[in-house]
Amino acid sequence: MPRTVWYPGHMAKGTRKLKELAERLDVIVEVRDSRAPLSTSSPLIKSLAKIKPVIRVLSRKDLADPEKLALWMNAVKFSYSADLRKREGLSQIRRAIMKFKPSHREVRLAVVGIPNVGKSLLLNLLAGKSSATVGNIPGVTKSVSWYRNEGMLIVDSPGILDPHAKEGAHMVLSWLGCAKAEVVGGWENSALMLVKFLTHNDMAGLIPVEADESPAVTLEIIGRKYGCLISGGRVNMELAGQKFIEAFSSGRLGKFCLEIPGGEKAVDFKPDEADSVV
Ligand SMILES: Nc1nc2c(ncn2[C@@H]2O[C@H](COP(=O)(O)OP(=O)(O)OP(=O)(O)O)[C@@H](O)[C@H]2O)c(=O)[nH]1
Ligand SMILES: [Mg+2]
Repeated sequence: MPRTVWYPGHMAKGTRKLKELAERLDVIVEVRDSRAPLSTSSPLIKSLAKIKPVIRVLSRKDLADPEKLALWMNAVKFSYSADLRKREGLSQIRRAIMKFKPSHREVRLAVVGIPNVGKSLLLNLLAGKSSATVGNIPGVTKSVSWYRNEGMLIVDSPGILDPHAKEGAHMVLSWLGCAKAEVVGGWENSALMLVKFLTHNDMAGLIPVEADESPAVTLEIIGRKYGCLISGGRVNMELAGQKFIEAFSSGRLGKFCLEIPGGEKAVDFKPDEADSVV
């Protein structure tokens, strides 16, 4: 049976380590992607929040639909939105962290979240140097490491996904670059689901071609547009899916939020039910 979740060994190890060291922390900084604040929450945050205060950072503000993001900023307690590439929002985050600094020593914090949301980039900005490796693929950081800066002792941690997520959930996260599509069903399947999601949720404007009734035909037209051709003029659908998802997640097709406060989680999307509605 094909895999539907991505949970390599470093995630299990990271989970154990974070739970072990949580008691020694003053505050936890959870990074989520502002384009899906519900679906990109950390599976560990419920248990961590029971023992330590949490500051929530919504990254990739620059790629999010501004109107929907404004709704989120009113709805989510302790949230800061940030464009980490431009350092926008950093001083507010730093101030929020420093409120937890005990008078006799530095503040101890861990940056946690699912893969590829910007944890290591935020850590580097807080630490004031490029100590942790940053990269635009999920799973760059593989271990829990401590970094020290004036007044702060910061833990970088690997992106951790829910090993018990429902079928399709990690495929949805692959649209944001937070899970590996090639591991959880393949680029073509993930892209077909994305086409269905966008059509079903009034976001067809983010599809780079005129959407056909059939998602497979739509993806084929996308593949032709992106030059994903193989012998006989046929489309390499896996490559077409990859190019479409990469363009979508990088924001080249437009700004978006897959979720609004009070609405459904994107990871709960059921493409089969959407079929009958479209
Ligand atoms: N446009 C934009 N890109 C961002 C933002 N924050 C992070 N990124 C990019 O997102 C990618 C992932 O950043 P990382 O800091 O490596 O993410 P991570 O959460 O540490 O990822 P893992 O270690 O794989 O779990 C990088 O290419 C960053 O430049 C942001 O606010 N806006
Ligand atoms: Mg990292």
